Amino acid sequence: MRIFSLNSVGTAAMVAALALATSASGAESGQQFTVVMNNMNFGQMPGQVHIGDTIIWSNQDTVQHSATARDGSFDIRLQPGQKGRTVLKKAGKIAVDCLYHPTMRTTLNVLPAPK
Ligand SMILES: [Cu+2]
Repeated sequence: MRIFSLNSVGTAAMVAALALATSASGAESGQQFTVVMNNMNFGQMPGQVHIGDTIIWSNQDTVQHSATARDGSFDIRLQPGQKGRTVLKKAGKIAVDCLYHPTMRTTLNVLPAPK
């Protein structure tokens, strides 16, 4: 009986430790930034983004848009009113195009992960 109750305390501690490890290592640890697509253009880009950050693309136009990285690192296609997200995985200047509108162009400057 005693041994059994010690075991269940041990298991509970292990489960708690695992839960902590999972939340600390998740890609959700970065910051989130929203980029609006409106009036056939990308809105203002965030000044500083880092690997691990999330960009939420928000299509507020009445036509379809995409946020397509020219280096192939992401390709988000959005119907009017839709949102989609990208977790940044690569540092550098990434040219971003809309596949449907050749004049829709922007650049993301992704810095290495902080610390
Ligand atoms: Cu477009």
